[in-house]
Amino acid sequence: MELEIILKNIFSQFNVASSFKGFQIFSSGHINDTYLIITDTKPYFVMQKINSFVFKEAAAVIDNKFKITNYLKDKKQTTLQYITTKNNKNYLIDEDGNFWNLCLFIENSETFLHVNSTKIALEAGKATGSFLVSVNDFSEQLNEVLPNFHNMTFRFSQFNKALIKASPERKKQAKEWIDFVLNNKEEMCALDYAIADNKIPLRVTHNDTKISNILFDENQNAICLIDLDTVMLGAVHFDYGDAVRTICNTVNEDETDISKIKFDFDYFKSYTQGFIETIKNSLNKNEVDFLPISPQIITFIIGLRFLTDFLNNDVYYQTKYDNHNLDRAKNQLTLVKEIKKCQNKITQFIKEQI
Ligand code: GN1
Ligand code: MG
Repeated sequence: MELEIILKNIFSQFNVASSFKGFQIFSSGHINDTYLIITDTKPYFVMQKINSFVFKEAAAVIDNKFKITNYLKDKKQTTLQYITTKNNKNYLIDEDGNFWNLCLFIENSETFLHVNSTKIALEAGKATGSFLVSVNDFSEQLNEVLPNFHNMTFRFSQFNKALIKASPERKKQAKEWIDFVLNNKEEMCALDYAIADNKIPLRVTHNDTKISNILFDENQNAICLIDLDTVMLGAVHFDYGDAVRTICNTVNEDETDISKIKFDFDYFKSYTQGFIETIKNSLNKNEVDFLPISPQIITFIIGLRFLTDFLNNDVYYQTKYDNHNLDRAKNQLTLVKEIKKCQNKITQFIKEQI
């Protein structure tokens, strides 16, 4: 069936008065299928098909989105607004068993794949910091939709399994980067150990704070965090590190010319100022102590996951060409090397902000 007819049919089953006029594909995500739904009257909508290979419990993912956005709304925070179906369900299940959810599109908003001003970096810092502060006293139970999501030890066990099954050809192509991840394993498990030792508390975190998951208005002020698929318990370092990973990379995640990859220290400073200014009072000493290493760790874990998926013949992330996951892994692991070069400056700057 033609995509437009499918989308129109799904959309008509949600509790919405306006009628479907057309759609656009949002193509920046790697997991779900996301569409802008254009209607006869505004507001427009964002409709998503949840990837059921990645999210085995799609209903639990969507229930989390409703819980967290209702909570933020009660606290008078700007957030996404999800819509139930005509049968009063949080999601619609189509004939093939796919789960769909719908939310309002926020007018005059935009996202960036790449940062081009310190203002955007600063605003992103405030947005992630204030999200974490706002949800810190959320006391309802959230579904753990992807257990061990940012656990390095778990990601290494997936990588080792992939290595055993990988084709000799893919292993050969990835050799330099396989060696790189194996050589850096111990240092990159530092957060795992601190969490296991209860040095770092678990709290509600977003877990996917890349820059394209922050919505901005036309004056480049941050509106709110979007893509709430992975909101679960985690460490603040996951969100701080993931935002730095994407904001301070001089190119975007898909850039194949790795010689262009540098760590932008000006954006780092602006982002960190915004983040620390909003969250400072709710961080304990250990949380502060582990902040400086977190950009390296989170960039590394994303690189490791792209590399693992390449070895698995691309079963997890959506790819546009054969070596896409290997290129993404090279990009992220090159960024790790660049972050390492700036590590002392990073540590010093964070110290000065507290
Ligand atoms: C995936 O689908 P998307 O773009 O929101 C991934 C994140 C990675 C990100 C890298 C559920 O996010 O963990 O950081 O790609 N999400 C999941 O761009 O695996
Ligand atoms: Mg996501």
